[in-house]
Amino acid sequence: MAEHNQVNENTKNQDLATYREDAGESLTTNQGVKVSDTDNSLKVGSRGPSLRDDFHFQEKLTHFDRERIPERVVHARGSGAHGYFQPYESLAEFTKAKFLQDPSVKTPVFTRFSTVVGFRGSADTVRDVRGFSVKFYTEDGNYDLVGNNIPVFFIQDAIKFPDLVHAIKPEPHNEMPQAAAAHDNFWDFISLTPESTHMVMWVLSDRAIPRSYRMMQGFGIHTFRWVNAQGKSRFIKYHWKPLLGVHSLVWDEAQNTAGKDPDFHRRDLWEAIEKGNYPEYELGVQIIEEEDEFKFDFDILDATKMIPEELVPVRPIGKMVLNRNPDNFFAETEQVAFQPSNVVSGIDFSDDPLLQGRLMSYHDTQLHRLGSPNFTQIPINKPLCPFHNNQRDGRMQTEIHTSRVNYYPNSLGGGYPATTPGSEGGYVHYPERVEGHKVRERSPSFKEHFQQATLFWNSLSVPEKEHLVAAAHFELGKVEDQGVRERMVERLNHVDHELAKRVAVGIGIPAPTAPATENHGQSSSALSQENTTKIAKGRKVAILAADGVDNSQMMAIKQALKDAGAEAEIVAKFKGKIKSADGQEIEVDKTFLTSASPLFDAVYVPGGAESVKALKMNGDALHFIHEAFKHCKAIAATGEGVDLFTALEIPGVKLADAKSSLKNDQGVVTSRNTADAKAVAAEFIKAIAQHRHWKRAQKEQVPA
Ligand code: HDE
Repeated sequence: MAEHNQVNENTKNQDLATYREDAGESLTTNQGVKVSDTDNSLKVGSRGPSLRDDFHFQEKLTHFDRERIPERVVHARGSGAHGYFQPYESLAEFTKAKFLQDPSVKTPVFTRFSTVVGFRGSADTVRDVRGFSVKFYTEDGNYDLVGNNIPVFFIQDAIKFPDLVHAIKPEPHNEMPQAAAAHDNFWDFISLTPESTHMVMWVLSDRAIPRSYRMMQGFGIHTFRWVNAQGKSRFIKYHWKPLLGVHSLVWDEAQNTAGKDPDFHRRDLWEAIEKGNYPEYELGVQIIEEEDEFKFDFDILDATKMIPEELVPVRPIGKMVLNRNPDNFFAETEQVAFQPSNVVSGIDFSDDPLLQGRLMSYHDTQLHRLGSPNFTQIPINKPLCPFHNNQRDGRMQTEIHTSRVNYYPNSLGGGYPATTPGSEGGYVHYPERVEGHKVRERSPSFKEHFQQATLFWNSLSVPEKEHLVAAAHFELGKVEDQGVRERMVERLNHVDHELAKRVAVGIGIPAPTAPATENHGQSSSALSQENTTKIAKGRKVAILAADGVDNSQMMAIKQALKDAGAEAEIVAKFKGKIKSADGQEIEVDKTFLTSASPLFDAVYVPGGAESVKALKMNGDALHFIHEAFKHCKAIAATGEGVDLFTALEIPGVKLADAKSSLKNDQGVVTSRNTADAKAVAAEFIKAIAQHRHWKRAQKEQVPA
């Protein structure tokens, strides 16, 4: 009894709402029989053999044995959230899709972000493409926009997908490496698949290590069709843009985070929503008139190409807000079944051979994973609008159809459910005219593979290029086969000669002596993350403190961060409370053991002689700051806090001295003037908004 009360006492301290479902209920079997003991199986005597009569044991264990379903063959690891989508204006001119007609209508959505390669339990911050899938529960049926955070794909034809995925997944003999492309099989495949060149440039770039799902773009990739009420069709490309801007981690940080918090992105999304900081994304479209289909020097049906925004601008059409976490991970995030073939009236497909393959594969996957054609009855997959047809029975049928009629045409059921003509909202496929011979061929218009890879390279800033080259050194450095490494250098030499030379140096391959293709010199500003939105909102700041901290400095900065939409947590040696210089008891949020610098966007050290003295003696605290510096994050100190930075001897950085009250050198903000908190906060927030100070001098020399 005492133990029972203890459990109740503990749960009381937590958010009761999350425990409410069964409040006051008796534990029963699935048949509803009340259970008297669920801790001891039925035995002959307390030490004897168990009995078959124990139906409760049998049900409990056999249910448990079947708790897993096959994980997704790709995109197994993911996190989901509910929300809504609202268009800015009517798009009736372009599409008859109901959810895009009225700016006052909010359409419910469920969005799932994912990595591609890792298993369901793998880490979030690996180098990988991210999935960005949105299910719109429209009044005209479910529409799924199943995209990625990179605007192009590895291959042009769906028939190559199993080869690509086999090559990138862990190798078949030893199942290594987990959630990583850095191995021989993958780069062997890529080195023999020129069409992948553009995509791997993106995978080697910072795009493949996003800071947060809240700071990641999404793309529909394929060209789709929109059709308006007059039957006019146009081609469409989809773009999601996060309102917090597009930001990435650095590789060393991403690797550390995979160990410190493998759920980093999942937690970030979850906590933001719990705190009411709802992630928001603007949806935009590039609209291409049918008559312009052939006006580009690439084929708009080729998924290894994007349409530069300079050629076709992205028109913002609405906003998605994610404002509710799932109630149950398995029921919602695991069982959600996306299908690119789920379209609604007004939206149609192009003949992109990659998209065409997906139209079949996702449905097939759901049948396998969820085990029954009735997977559409699972609440997360069920349309919110009415649905009626004559499909019946099957495993796990949960609908009790009461009609005697289950066929069409019928007279006994009054002819219902009845079909709906296109003019009244029935789905009618766009009557595209097609003709040709049956051939197993790739269109000649799909043959050029390097121009856009070069465009991407040319568009990157200097630090972004450095990151890409370092990523290639890492990825190809893990490849043992020299022939594969040689072929990759040869391939990169088609993208840019300088790039190929820089990569070659790091992977033990002779640098090519002449370019394989001349660089066309063009660039597109939208492709660089340097040009993204830069705000401090949504960022997480660590405040390092110990007993004797100057409370007024700390609170002033904390409040200013809060006002800017950023969040601060106090990190100290032990959990519990620290005592400030003026005798206040302050709750500690995290310890140096339970957190680490890679889990924050910025660090602040307040003054207080005793606090700073204690931090100086704490190697974890010193490492924390060094690491934040090395990862190019904003760091700040006030009062005696500046002494801690002086003691660290960070090379190449100028700190505030007694005379000049405030200094911001490369995102290192310091002030000895304790009355200066407001000005320091403003400067610090500016430095945080920069995201990273990539060009920070001498960072390689910092011991972290
Ligand atoms: Fe997928 N993909 N894919 N894919 N994909 C799946 O469907 C497939 C492709 C994408 O959050 C699977 O439900 C083929 C491109 C996302 O649940 C599977 C081809 C793009 C998700 C499948 C592609 C994607 C998937 C595995 C080559 C970006 C996660 C589980 C034609 C536009 C959806 C599942 C979620 C998942 C097949 C290529 C994005 C096996 C055959 C291109 C975001 O059906």
